[in-house]
Amino acid sequence: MTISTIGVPMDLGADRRGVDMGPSAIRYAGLASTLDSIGRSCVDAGDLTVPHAEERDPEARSIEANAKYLDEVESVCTRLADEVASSIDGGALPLVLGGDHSIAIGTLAGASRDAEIGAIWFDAHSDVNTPETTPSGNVHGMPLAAALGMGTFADTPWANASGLREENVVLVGLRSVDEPERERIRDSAITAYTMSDIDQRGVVDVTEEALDIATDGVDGIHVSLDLDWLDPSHAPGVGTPVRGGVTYREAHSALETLADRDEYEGILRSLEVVEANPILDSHNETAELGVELAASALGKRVL
Ligand code: 4U7
Ligand code: MN
Ligand code: MN
Ligand code: MN
Repeated sequence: MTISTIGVPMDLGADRRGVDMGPSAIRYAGLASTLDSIGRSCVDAGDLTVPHAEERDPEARSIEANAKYLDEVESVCTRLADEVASSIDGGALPLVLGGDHSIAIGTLAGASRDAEIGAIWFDAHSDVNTPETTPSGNVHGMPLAAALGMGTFADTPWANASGLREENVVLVGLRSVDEPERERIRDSAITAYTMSDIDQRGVVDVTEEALDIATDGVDGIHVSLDLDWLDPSHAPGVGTPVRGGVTYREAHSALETLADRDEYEGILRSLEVVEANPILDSHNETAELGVELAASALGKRVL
């Protein structure tokens, strides 16, 4: 299956510059040649246009303190959803490059258009805040809540159009969850694995179970890889690092487990690598890691 790369230079959801350079950093780290070397054909659809914070009317900015730049994020996500859906329609596998994690609102909407999907969320954070619970106002902490129609996202097109059910959503690697998010997860049918679960059971066992849950009764799954899932010693170039993340090998191991399952069952519908911020990185190593991990997810084999 051909891979269709879609860059989304979005930083408005993190309210911090630099992460908009993520798609360039990931391409510069050798994405195309790496995918080529593992025998996957790849078409680069280029970058979506994302407005800059500086261009915005300052008055409009201040009234949305609880969901900063939500209008702009939603308009980019509308276009992203169309691109993702049309690349799936054309028989390709969309690989979305962020940008901050707010773009997952669009990826999930596109991947679930006319389909039931599951989602695996590799992340230090749970990303189920809403405008009424967010401590930061940053939309990159809200994409799963938007896709699942939680809180004030209930009556938005994101939730209504989405063929994504809580029962098929699995969070893996949690270590920073806000109190309202904790309650929300407890009250939901979402499955969540913390870093302690990974410590105790091992990352392969946890990933196998996550795959069972995410794929149950659906047409395919979306895999969202927030690079802050990894320990900051391996992925320093992220905006919200949290100590105690997965190691280099654990991350590869999880994505190799996904690739093994995909080889036999063809479950992967879309993939996304987000939150690489080259301004905060050292020698582009976080983007390089993103490329390597994408290769593992897409079937790289040593022998
Ligand atoms: B990311 C946070 F408060 N929960 O909502 C928030 F800790 O996409 C962080 O996972 C969100 O990187 C992190 O601002 C969003 C915070
Ligand atoms: Mn820009
Ligand atoms: Mn995160
Ligand atoms: Mn995230």
